[in-house]
Amino acid sequence: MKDKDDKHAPKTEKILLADHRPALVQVQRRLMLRSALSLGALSMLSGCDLQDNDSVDKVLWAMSRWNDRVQALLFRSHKLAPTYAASQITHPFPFNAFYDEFNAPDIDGSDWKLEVSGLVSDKRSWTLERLRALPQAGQITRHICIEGWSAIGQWSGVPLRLFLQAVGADLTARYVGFKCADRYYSSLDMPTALHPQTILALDFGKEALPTQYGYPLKVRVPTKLGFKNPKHVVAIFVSNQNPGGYWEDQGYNWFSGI
Ligand SMILES: Nc1nc2c(c(=O)[nH]1)N[C@H]1C(S)=C(S)[C@@H](COP(=O)(O)O)O[C@H]1N2
Ligand SMILES: [Mo]
Repeated sequence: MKDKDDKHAPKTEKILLADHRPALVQVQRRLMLRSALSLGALSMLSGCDLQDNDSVDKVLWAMSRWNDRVQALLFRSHKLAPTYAASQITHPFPFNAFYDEFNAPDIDGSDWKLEVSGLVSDKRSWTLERLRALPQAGQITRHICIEGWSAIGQWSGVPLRLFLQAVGADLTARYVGFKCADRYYSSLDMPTALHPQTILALDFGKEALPTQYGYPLKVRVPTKLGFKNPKHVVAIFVSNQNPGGYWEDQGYNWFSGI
């Protein structure tokens, strides 16, 4: 599969931290509510080991991770994304992926399996049939893509909270990660995974998810930007290590939500 031109990818150059320390300290001050954190403290808070000769890129990364923590602490698990009327649904709904639409993975639902691993007590994989036998929830919400477009769509499927309970997940773990059939991947903080509007979407409108919109399973997370809504999901795992994501690991803010 060939990637589209790298319009998503942030431009990064290797610049040494030692040459830019005054400027960075300023950014750091602004970001950290004017309490200048030492590199050592930032290292601790972000979980990154930072040194003077590290690249600026690495330091900004650490700041972003620190920022994620603060945002996660501020996250209100009861805060709902707005919902809309059926008459407001966007037709046709836009397609987006790191490849062109005709390259979307062609998955046979009858032999597709959802693998489950990590901090869960039941690691059996799931068929579509078993997922459809669980209670389903629907939503009409707005999908917001970082590339500057948004669209209202209708999705329904199994609330992720319910699924995590069904597999005996450790709900005190920090992250839930997702792997996709097209080498895309992403992850959520546990409070977002347990949010009532986070669903394992099987249907789009009144039908099974069409191929290009994530057949047979897409994680629909209306409290997050579009890139944290992985399509064509084939594996779910629970972890205390941040699994990152396809865009997240190229510099997009990992939290990217409310
Ligand atoms: N598997 C997979 N999931 C993905 C992507 C992708 O490239 N592959 N792109 C993400 C991005 S950036 C967006 S905006 C949405 C687009 O979903 P849509 O095609 O339903 O509009 O899917 C997200 N999930
Ligand atoms: Mo996106």
